Amino acid sequence: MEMHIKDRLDEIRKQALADIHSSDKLETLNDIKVKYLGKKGALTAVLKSMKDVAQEERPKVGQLVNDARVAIEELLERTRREIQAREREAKLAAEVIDVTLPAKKNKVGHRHPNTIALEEVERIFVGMGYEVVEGPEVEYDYYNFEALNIPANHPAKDEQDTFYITGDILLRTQTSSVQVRVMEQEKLPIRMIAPGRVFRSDEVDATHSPSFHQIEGLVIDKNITFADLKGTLAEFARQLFGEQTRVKFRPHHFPFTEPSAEVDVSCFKCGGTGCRFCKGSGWIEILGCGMVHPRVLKMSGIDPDKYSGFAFGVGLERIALLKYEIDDMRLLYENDDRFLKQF
Ligand code: 2NL
Repeated sequence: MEMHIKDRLDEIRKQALADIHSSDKLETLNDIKVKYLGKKGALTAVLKSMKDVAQEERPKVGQLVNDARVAIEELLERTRREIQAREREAKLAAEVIDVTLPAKKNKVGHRHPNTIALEEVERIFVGMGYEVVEGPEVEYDYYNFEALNIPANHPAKDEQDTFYITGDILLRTQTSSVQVRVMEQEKLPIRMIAPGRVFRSDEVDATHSPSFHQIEGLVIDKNITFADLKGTLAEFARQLFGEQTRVKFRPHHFPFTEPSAEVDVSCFKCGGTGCRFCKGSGWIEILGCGMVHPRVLKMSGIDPDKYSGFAFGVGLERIALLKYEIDDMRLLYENDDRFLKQF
């Protein structure tokens, strides 16, 4: 009987140690512990069979069972430590931070080309003592058309060109309406620019949009002449496009100014010799201007015999497209980050 139990114990110990050796996970170790040392384990079963062992042999057998238990427990413990050490190594290796990797870049927003151009224009005129004034986008027909000497039958007033809200309320087609309000209310002299969104019922293409931005300028004082207008716009062009820029005034017609002119600047790409950018002419049209029509002054309560003034209007998108060499206005309204970040 003793030999039989001893063989059985050797067998269990051998099997347990082999199981432990081939285990590489903490959970399997625990399963092994239960399988051999647990309440229903193989070694416990041997202890339970002690009742069949002769009284005098029991201490010996007990000793053998205990030896087997100690051997299994020791190997379990040693293996548990090895596995834990290995898992810790693996975890540390996986968590290594490569401090030499380039950092993730935070995405930074960009000023819109329109905004950059507007701030540039504002900087130039504020530097010449102008005030920046804003006003409503929804306007009365009176401030948008009538007070600017645009007659009821003028083509610009056509529903084809202007968004009407009611018979006499509309989306402003120019920011002159802001200037009319200033002329009515404020003391003279006036030196102002009126930037803002304007609306015209245009189809979208590379150079048109139903909503775009305009900057209008207005100066009213005693003895303001066309020479003041020329000097002012020449200085504006030099600051905007470079010191070497020349300006050319071509006669034109606007209902709100007399005389009126369109202004070209010498091409800032070729300097005026002619290139693809200026379509070979050497000149680029940038704005319209003129001396404020006496009837416009009078309607806003300014005596045209005492005061005179000049005004001009420039498209903000036009400046942005020219200055940043953008060939399609639609790009300005898509807000594609890949486009915007270039400016
Ligand atoms: C253009 C250029 C222009 C004005 C705007 C203006 C404003 C007042 C009085 C007189 Cl309050 N004029 N603004 C003058 C000339 C040109 O804009 O191409 N407009 C259609």
